[in-house]
Amino acid sequence: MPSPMPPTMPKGIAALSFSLLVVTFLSPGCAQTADQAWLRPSTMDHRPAFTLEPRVLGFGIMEQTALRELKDGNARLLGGVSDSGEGAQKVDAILGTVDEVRQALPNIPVPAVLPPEGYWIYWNGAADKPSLVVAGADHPGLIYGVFALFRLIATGQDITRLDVSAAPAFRIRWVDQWDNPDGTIERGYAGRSIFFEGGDVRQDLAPVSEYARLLASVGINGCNLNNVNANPDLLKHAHLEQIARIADTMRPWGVHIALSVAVDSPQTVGGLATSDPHDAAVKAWWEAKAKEIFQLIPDFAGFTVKADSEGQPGPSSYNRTPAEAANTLASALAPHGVVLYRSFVYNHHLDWTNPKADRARAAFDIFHPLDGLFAPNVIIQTKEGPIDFQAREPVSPLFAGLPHTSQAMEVQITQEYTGQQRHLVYLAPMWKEVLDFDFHVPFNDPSPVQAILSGLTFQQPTGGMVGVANIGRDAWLASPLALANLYAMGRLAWDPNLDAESIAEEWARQTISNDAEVVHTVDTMLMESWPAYESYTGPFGLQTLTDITGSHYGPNVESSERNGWGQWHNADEQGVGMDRSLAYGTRFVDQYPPQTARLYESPISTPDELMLFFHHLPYNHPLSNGKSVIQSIYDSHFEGAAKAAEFVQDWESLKGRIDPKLYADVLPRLEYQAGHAIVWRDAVTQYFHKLSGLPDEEDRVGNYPGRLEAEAARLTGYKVIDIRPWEDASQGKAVICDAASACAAEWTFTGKPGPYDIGVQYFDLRDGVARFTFRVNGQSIAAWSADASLPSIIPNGDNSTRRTIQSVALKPGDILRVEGTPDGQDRAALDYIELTPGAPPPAGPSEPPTVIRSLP
Ligand code: GCW
Repeated sequence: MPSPMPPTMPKGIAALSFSLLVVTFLSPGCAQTADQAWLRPSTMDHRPAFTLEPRVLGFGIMEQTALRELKDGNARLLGGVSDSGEGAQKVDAILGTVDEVRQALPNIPVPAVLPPEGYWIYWNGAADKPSLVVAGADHPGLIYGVFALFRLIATGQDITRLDVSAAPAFRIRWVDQWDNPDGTIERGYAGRSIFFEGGDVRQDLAPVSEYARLLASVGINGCNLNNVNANPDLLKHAHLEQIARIADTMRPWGVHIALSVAVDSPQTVGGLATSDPHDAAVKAWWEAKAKEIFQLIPDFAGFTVKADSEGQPGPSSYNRTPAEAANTLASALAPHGVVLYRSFVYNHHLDWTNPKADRARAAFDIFHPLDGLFAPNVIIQTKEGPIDFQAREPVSPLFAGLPHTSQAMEVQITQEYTGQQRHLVYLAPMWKEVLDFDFHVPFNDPSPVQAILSGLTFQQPTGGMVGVANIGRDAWLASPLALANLYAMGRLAWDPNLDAESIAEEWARQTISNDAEVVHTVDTMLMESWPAYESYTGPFGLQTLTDITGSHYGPNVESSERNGWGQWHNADEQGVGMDRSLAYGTRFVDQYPPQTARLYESPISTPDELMLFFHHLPYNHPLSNGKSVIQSIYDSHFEGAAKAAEFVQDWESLKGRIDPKLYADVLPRLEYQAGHAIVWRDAVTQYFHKLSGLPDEEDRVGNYPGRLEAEAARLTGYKVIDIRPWEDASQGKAVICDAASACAAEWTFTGKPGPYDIGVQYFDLRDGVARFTFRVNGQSIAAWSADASLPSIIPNGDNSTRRTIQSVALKPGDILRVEGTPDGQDRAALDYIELTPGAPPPAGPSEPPTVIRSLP
């Protein structure tokens, strides 16, 4: 859903002068390179004791890329000293297509058949001098082969007996960028576009080349450059010429570019009187446009289309169907290009008073009747779930509902509804669940979604997977651990049979360390992160429970109710959940093939994690976990927040064992997440506590021993305000500093003497850098700047932030004081402090009192 929010820009950058901005963007010191991701120097203690001496058999541009990559891999990963102390052994590495290799080396067992884009890696130990052969079915295959070789080396595998071949499961392995020509990125959380700035393609495309290299290293072969809410300007000739430079930059890596187009471009760009897809002039316009593009970009991949969706123009204006619109574009692009037509089409003015209305039904209702009518080069691109990238959704029934159509699954790498990269959420397990979900069609045969996407189940010519990446100029995805999602998306699109955990391991070995314990720790954190996020946000199929009409980030349970957007979870005093059953509900369940429909029709067989997506249940209804719905909601939120706190400890256990810069980059992010998980926990549990009137069996909800509210403090300068929604602040209230200088909140400690960890819960607003100091008896214990760039410009759950000060010795009568100095719009708002008995401070000379760490 489009947000009324302006695109986020880091607060620091917004405050800079223009001249400084120019320096920041152009400075060569800010180079953005693929080795900031997983293509890193070796993480092994010992490099393998050989070097590869490359020889490439052909001359194509991609063969030169393969050669360069081989040299790079050599330098990054190889060249160690042998056990006997000798220098690295030299091994010939022969690179070429299978045909070239067959000709040059007639005596080696080149596979007879290698599917398109596949590769073969062969260690030829038979000859006097061992050599290594990397052969591609074609040029992209050769590049993938070289990357696969170095993946094996970087993850510590012995390559001296290799004889492996592989080929991608899906033809379509794309990333989408939602970049706008002005340089902003819709739902991008890592800075500005690497492609565009100020309405034009950027001069400096070095990061684009690095991006293409990263994409190729995991087998991605397409990149749709611009927002699906497409700016028509990009189809103008001058812009297409600029875009051709991007295509030139990505081509050497085998990454083809595509563009999002608006269906009304014939009018907005071409000046025609109509954009009716049946109109002859409109068809001719698209044909001419496609021809113009192919002249500039001969390997242009195609168009992505968002139409009749969230205010985008579409064929419905002319009483035409999506098939008619898609086919007009497809015929213009044939035979080389494809149309990825998105099934994300729904009415966002749904009648919430109608118990049969259901946004989840929309894609199937609209597209299923059109099955068989799409041109062969149209691929229907469907989000993995029927709503919109929520923390959990069931698989979209449309995958089973288009047996005569090629299909692609769209997933989100950019974490719009899953913590916006400020929360660690490794999404591969979610995608994997969908890829493996078996619809048992057409004749009750095994038919996992991956077999539908590859074209196998329904014998379709193409299909695949598209990941909305939205990388930007800030270290690709801003958070180092979030890059595991980009990595995993590529790996799954290549081989959906890989499991999420081994992908995590592969990524960790290349990015962080090859040490088994480190790998285990990182792997476990990644694998636990999605379930944890789901637990402290929207468990049991409730969807994320975030602010859906605003930032899509912090908690705002009610924002999804009683409006036309249709992301309802339908909570009232008695119960919660959407009844989507055939018998009593919206009949969404009936869109699934029989076996799946049976599963979801009854609460008895519906798995707990999707229960409230499919059924409206009384709060005291038992789930299969043995607990009532309400107690499950409470417990899940407390367990999830506790898990988020564990991630901090897990990461701390890696101190001294991994790159200190990476360690220091990630730690404050996890600390922030642990604090925000508490905001989530308290908001959602208190909301349902109030609504249901039912107590938490463990008496945690609404009962926070050790919490000292700001509004109950002795205040100097601070004013009490109501926070909206109320559940985003403790007791619904906070204090803000409207004074010109510092304000203070003060409490007298009355608890038992001992060491305490002190959580200071404050609101870190973007437009300004407020400062906080925490004092005990006048002595400064910690001071920090509220310098994060979190969403929302008013204090609420988007920006509620916790700073924890550890091991502070307290005795009764101590005066605890928080001083907040406002800056700009950031009014140093404060919610509460919370004292939890902590470990005694470490012995020895005391640490300097000030703890200042930047937040994400
Ligand atoms: O998830 C929603 C987002 C919109 C996005 C839309 C879509 C590009 O909130 O920002 O628009 O999905 O996928 O089209």
